[in-house]
Amino acid sequence: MTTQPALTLVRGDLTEQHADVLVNAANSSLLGGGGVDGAIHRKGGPAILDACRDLRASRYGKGLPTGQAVATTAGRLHAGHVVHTVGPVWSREEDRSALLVSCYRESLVVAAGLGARSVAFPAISTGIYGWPMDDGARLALRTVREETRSPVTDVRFVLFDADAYAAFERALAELDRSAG
Ligand code: AR6
Repeated sequence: MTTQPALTLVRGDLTEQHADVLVNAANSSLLGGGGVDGAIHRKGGPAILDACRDLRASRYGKGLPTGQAVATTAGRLHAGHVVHTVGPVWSREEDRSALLVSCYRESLVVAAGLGARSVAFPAISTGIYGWPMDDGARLALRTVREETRSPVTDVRFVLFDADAYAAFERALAELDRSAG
């Protein structure tokens, strides 16, 4: 028997969520930035940056490669951990979908390794990194649906604005239709 994590769409700010894991749309420096990343460091406090600096001084001297994921403390956020992942920058010339799929998959693997049951994701790469929202939503939802053996039971996508929420709603309806 296979089980699928329950998928929920939420409109709002990721940093307000209560979950075992909050996923950060980071960059490979792990040292902060704008968007979700900026909000996570602002609200989570300096403990997150300290942990990221430790990672840069040890396992990830050259930075976290695109498509991979790593955990730190969640500082003052309402979560057990933050899992940082680096999405691909969208490109017209090159299909980087496999890297975006890898972000979701690897984040779930890291979360499962921490014993997490609930994971909240932003729409990775769809902000500063320029990924078209409809395609980003399709890839995100399809990837999570394929994780039929993950111990994570609750996956939430936290969408910042009405357009992002609508794109995820459409993609979820499409996925449900194709699943019959
Ligand atoms: N909660 C939920 N979603 C948010 C929030 C929030 N607080 N803030 C923005 N979004 P982005 P990326 C949405 O730019 O495209 C950073 O500088 C946003 O509207 O955060 O992966 C990093 O350091 C968009 O739909 O991440 C990297 O350099 C989605 O979250 C770079 O940005 C992702 O937007 C990563 O770019």
